[in-house]
Amino acid sequence: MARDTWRSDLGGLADPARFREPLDITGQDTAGLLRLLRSMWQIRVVEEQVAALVVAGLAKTPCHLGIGQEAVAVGVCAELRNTDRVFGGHRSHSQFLALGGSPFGLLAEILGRVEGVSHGMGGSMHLYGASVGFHGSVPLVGATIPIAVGAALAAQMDGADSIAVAFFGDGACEEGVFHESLNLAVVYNLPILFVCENNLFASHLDIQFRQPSDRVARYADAHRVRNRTVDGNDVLTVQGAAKELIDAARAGQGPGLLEAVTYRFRGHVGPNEDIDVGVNRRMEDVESWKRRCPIRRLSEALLAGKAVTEAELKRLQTDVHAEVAEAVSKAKAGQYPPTAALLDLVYAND
Ligand SMILES: Cc1ncc(C[n+]2csc(CCOP(=O)(O)OP(=O)(O)O)c2C)c(N)n1
Repeated sequence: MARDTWRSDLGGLADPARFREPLDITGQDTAGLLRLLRSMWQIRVVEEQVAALVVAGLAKTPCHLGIGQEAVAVGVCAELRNTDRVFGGHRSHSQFLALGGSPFGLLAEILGRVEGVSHGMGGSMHLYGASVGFHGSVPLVGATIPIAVGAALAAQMDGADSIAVAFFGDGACEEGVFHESLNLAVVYNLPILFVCENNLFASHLDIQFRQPSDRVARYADAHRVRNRTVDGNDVLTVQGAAKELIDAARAGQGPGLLEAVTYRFRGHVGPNEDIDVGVNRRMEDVESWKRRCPIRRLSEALLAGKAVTEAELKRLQTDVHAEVAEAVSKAKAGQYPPTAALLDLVYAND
C-alpha cells in the first residue's frame, strides 16, 4: 500500500495530542466514579508489579501489559453481570481484574504457583475466572472470538438475558475468523459485544503498514453490525457506548461492536517500550500518549469538580498499593504445582 493512499478514518481519536483534558463528570455519581478510578488504579498497579517481577526474573511467562489501556476493560465491565460470559486474548489482565478477578489469583498464576487461577499451568495468557464471568483467555490471536459467539448462541438458546463479550486487538481483525464470527452473530441475531481495543499496533507493526485505514469498525459496517468508535482513554465514554450496545444485545436486538481507540505505554511483550528493538514507534509518541492517560483524566475531573480532595485520592492510591503489595507477597509464598500434575488439565478425564 502506497503511503499516500492510506487513510486515518479515526482522525482526532488516533491523535495523542487530543483528548487530554479532564473528563466531563457533570451529573455523575461520585461513588460510581471512584469505583471506576479504583479499578483502573488496581489494574495499573498490578501490571507495574508484573513488570517488576519480569525484570527481577521471577515471572517466566511472557507478559503482555496493557498499561495505558485500562479504561477500555473498566468501562465495558462496569456494564456486565457475572452471568455474562467474557473472553480475552493475550493482553487480558485488565479484563480479568475489571470483572472482579482476584489480584492474588492473577499474580500467583503469573508466578506459576498452584494457587493461581489456572493452577499455575497457564501463566499470563491463560486466565480463567468463571465466577466473575471471565471464561478464559487464549494467546492465539482471534481464537476466542468464535468461542464467544458460541457462548452467545448458548445464552440465546437458554433464553436468559445474559450476553457474551469478546475482547481483542486491532490485529485480530486481520484474522478470517473475526469476519466469520461477525457474520454468524448478525445472521443468528446473537447477544454478543465485540470489543476491539484498537491500540494502533499489532505486535511491532503500526496499523498504517497493515491496513488501508485505521478504523476497524468499518468491518462491522460491512456486516451490518451496530457499532460505535470511541476515545478508549475516556472511561465514561467507553462505559456509555458499551451500555448502549449491551442493552441492545440483552433486549434481543443482536450483536454490537465497540471500537475503543487507545495506546499501550509499554511494548508488545515485557516491561520495555519496544523503542530499542527497531519498532516504528517513537518515544515522543509514547510520551505524548501518556499525557492522554485515562487515570489522570478521571482524577483531574474529580478534583476539578470538587468531588474528592487530594488527600482522598492519595488514600485511594495508598490503599490499592497496599492491596497489591500483599497479593504479590502472598503469591511469592505460593507452591509450584507438582511435576506429576503437568498433564492433568490438558485433557478431559471422561
Ligand atoms: C494466530 C496467531 N498469529 C500470530 C500470533 C503472534 N502474535 C501474538 S500477539 C500478535 C499481535 C496482536 O495484535 P493485536 O490483536 O492488535 O493485539 P495487541 O497486541 O495490540 O493488544 C501476534 C501477531 C499469535 N499469537 N497467534
